Amino acid sequence: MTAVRDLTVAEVRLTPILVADPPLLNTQGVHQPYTPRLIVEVVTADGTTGVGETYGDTKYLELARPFATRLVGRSVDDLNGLFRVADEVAVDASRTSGQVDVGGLRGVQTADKLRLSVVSAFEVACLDALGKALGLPVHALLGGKVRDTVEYSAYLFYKWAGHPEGVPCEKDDWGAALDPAGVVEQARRFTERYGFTSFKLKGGVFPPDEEIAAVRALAEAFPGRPLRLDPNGAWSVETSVRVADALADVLEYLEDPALGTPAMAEVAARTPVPLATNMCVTTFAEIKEAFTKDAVQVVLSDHHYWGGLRNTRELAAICRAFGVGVSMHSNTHLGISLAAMTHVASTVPNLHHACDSHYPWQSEDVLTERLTFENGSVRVSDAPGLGVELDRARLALLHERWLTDDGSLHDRDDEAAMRVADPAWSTPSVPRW
Ligand code: GKR
Ligand code: MG
Repeated sequence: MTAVRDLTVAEVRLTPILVADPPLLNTQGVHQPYTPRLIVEVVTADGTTGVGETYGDTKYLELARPFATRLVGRSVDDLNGLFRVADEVAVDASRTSGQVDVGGLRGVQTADKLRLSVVSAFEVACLDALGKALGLPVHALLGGKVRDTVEYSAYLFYKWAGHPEGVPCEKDDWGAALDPAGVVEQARRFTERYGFTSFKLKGGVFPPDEEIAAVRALAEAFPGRPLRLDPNGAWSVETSVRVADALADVLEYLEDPALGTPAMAEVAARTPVPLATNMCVTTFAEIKEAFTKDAVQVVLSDHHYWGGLRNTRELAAICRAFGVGVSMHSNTHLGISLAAMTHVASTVPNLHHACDSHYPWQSEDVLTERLTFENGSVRVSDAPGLGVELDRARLALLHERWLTDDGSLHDRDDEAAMRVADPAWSTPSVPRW
């Protein structure tokens, strides 16, 4: 006789943590020495625990708490019900804006997008618990993998050797990368350590000609390898077209050169280089305008802000219908998210670009075993659920760091981090160049 499982959620645990982050530069400033993440655990009545991970800033925590309370008593297999729960959770209006910012590098922040980023962690945790209860991997719950490994690209950043003098931080061994030679050296290390064969450079940091030179140097050092440049909307339409022209022979795609769908459409009309985005198409509502204007040729999915793994598959299906490519965006994240990204990516037939991941930059994790890259790819786990195990001691340690912080690191603020080194710094208005 088959044992009857009780999939009712009996308990939800939310653990905010601070994770070490190197001084990576972007157009807004520099990463803080520690970045907030939220670890979600969903425990069923029969004792199965599923884990999820999302942004840990205050505005996400404020939503996750009432969400967690409402989840108790529901079943982990009621995944559609998660969106109804999300609708019931009020968003403090001061946490959102109709314009660029709050989310900044992740596009316009709306109440819905905030809620979906929270839903994603609960959806992943429910899928993990459900998979464990049924003895099935998460990819099977999504319809089954179409590939055994998922390819990732090396995510290169301009970087200081260390955080500013006197700032408490963990040391890293990547060294500085502030010019073309430094970027190539960083790329070389990525290939040696992880076997990546495609490269993305985070731009919008130095004047465009310097970033063109860095991409040219990469093309010379790694001939024929797919290359991407992403200035997070820091350029005008004219600058975007100029950079696209200068790098047309080596770019796989240019990511968010200009800000907003109208500007991206103008650039796209003037260059044969495909444009990718994780800024102007970040919600279902934004798809219609962008696709009908042919503003983007590749959408970077991200299960965090698209509302989970099943929504990511829906996004991929819409892209397929419009002949738009799919790739994957990443923000600072740990192994739970990498496992979730890998499961969903393994089920998307039209994923033809290596995914982004910040994971190599994170020296810390909350898992008993880190996920590994072989030849730039992560093997898709066939173990029940996500196939990862929480390291409670590590989790407690990183939570303790969050608890003892005075609050200044509870919200990611790259601009504030930059002001420590340069008190006059303010995030430049866009377009910067
Ligand atoms: O981590 O500095 C960063 C990135 O710039 C990140 O915030 C972006 O959201 O990686 C992202 C991107 O591709 O735009
Ligand atoms: Mg991007």
